[in-house]
Amino acid sequence: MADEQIEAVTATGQGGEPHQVAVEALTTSQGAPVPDNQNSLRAGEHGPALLEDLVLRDKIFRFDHERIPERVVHARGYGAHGVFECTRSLTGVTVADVFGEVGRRTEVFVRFSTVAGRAGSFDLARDVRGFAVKFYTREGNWDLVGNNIPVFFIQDAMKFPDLVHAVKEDPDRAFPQAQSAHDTFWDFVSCLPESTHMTLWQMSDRAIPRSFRFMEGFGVHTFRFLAEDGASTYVKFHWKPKLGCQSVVWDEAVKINGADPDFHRRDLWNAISSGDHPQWDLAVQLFDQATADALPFDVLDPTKIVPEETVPLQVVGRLTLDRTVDNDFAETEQVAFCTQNIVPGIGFTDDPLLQGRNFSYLDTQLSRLGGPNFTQLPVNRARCPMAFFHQDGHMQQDVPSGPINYEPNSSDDGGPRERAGAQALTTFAEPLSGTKTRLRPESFADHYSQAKMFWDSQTPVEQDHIVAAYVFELSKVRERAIRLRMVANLRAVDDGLATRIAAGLGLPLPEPAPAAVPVRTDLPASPAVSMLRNPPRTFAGRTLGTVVTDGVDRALLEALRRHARDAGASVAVIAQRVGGVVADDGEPIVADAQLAGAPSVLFDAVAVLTSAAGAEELAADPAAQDFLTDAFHHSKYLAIGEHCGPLLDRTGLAHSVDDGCFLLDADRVAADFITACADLRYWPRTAVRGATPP
Ligand code: HDE
Repeated sequence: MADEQIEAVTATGQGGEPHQVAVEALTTSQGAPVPDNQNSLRAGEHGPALLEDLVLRDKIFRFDHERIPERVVHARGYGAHGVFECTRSLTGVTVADVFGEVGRRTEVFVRFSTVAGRAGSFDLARDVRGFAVKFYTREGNWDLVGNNIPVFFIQDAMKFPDLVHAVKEDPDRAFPQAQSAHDTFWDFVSCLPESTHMTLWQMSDRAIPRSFRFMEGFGVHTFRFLAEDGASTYVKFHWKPKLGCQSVVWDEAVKINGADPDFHRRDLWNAISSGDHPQWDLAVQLFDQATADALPFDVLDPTKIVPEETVPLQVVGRLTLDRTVDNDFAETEQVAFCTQNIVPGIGFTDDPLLQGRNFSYLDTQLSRLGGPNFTQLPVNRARCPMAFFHQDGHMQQDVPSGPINYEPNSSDDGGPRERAGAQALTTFAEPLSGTKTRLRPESFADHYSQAKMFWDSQTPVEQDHIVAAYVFELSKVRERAIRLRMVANLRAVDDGLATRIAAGLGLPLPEPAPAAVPVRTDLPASPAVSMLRNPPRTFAGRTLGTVVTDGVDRALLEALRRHARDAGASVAVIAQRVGGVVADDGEPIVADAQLAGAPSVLFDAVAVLTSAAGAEELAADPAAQDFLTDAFHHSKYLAIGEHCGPLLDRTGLAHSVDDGCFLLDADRVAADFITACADLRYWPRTAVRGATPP
């Protein structure tokens, strides 16, 4: 809209008084003021529309072309702006500008995503999450395009199109969307033993995160840091959420997808908008060639981790997301991450998956964003000075001047020149020899040992969830032979794991799949890969869902609010009618949500506060019954007011009350309850109930 064209219109202000508001004139995309935005130009009152109507044609033309191709993977994503601050200098290890000095702040843009679903799919698919970070450094853009799981399904880029075809919807029927629980996915992975380790992570609760704010991120590949003298240090990147790692349970995920398909994006938007800026530490694992050689696997194999217990993490910086986007399309949709975007001080390794990615991202972005000038879009444009002889192409925004568009040249004003030395993009001088070949190295042959290490490192509750996830997914597979083949793969990992899954599927236990090399049983467990062994012990950033009825004890509600606030958490008030309730003091309480539209799966812990008068109506409400029953079965901490007896009776929970349930009748109990909520779930309840499938 043209900002110089200001006119005054009359609007109705508060109290119904007309007042003058200055607004910009609505214009066509060529800048001409639009006379009427309601009616097309017609030949007479009832006549046909006229081709001459440039206002209509301009509007419809722009609308017709609003969509661009969605990403072939990671289509559904959500972005935010932020800053990365170096907390530990890595001078001597890398010349990378971001790590040059403690306190140095670098602007970033982050996009989180699911992988398999389309842009309009739901947030809580069981899926890997993308965790892509663009650092706008003073020496160019560095993109760390990672995931929330530290390993990958395949070892060589050659298999990526097959993997993606297998996991996405079937090409004939166009379903199932956004899920791996179908024949083609399990057919593919069951035929590809190298993917077994990744499927264990994918069947763990890591693949159903509570929100983006509560998940880890990983660079996955081994990269290189390059020092001033050209020396290389291997590096693996880890993002550690300040609020801890947390996931939902599968039954919650299924229900959240219906109750709020935007659960994750809403969470991020709300947190940033309310000033509760999510933070992650960036940690690195640094190691040399001798350490790499001593490990029992190849650090260039992206289906393997380097255990934190072997090479400890060192925190080197902090990421804070502090600004939502102004426009989802312009920023989140048009952002173009590329593994090839590195800066001086960072280098690639010969990981064949990484090498393939370096081709793919730029290539796909050409078709997604329409031409090579997408680097000029605000979200993609480097923030440092740029000078080159590139030119032209679709949608060129820059207007270079002068005749010199080549180098070398002899002009006095001949344009930029290369800058040799460490502060330019240098390549590690890796000595190479060998025969050109298409071979998978022997050092990539062990597909099961780290899968076993992952399984052995989980708590019993986590193992239960992994077993239940395999049983769920493979039960959706129609071909029995695929189920059997997958269980055979898993039997190569661990007998107990396979036995439980076979029992859950009603299958005979197959012979273990043959392993290319003997499976190692001597690898020490890695407690770091278990989420429940590393609990955050904080309720900060979480939400307590509190159901209230008329006559509710205001003092107790206030006590909950106060203690939650002190813990850095918030309280959502839920009532049967969104208009709210009248408390015991006769004053109103505003509701944040209606009970039928705010099931307990949307909250981290729940409270139900009713009065003697409201108790029966609440107990008879199916939404209230589900609210409490679900929260209980999802092992949440519950606070129940003294008049909740009828609801407990109706739900059948009256005799199941355990130490995760608090009878909320005093301020002190509210305090104890919120303190207990820092454990996030009362897991002993799951064990008693026996969540494990047969
Ligand atoms: Fe990607 N990946 N990928 N990927 N990937 C894309 O690039 C690809 C892989 C990841 O929010 C695409 O611009 C190949 C691993 C994220 O915009 C595409 C291979 C990891 C995102 C592509 C991999 C990732 C993508 C689709 C195997 C974790 C979303 C659209 C060789 C370390 C970035 C696009 C965003 C996106 C290719 C494997 C992470 C097609 C060929 C491993 C987070 O280029």
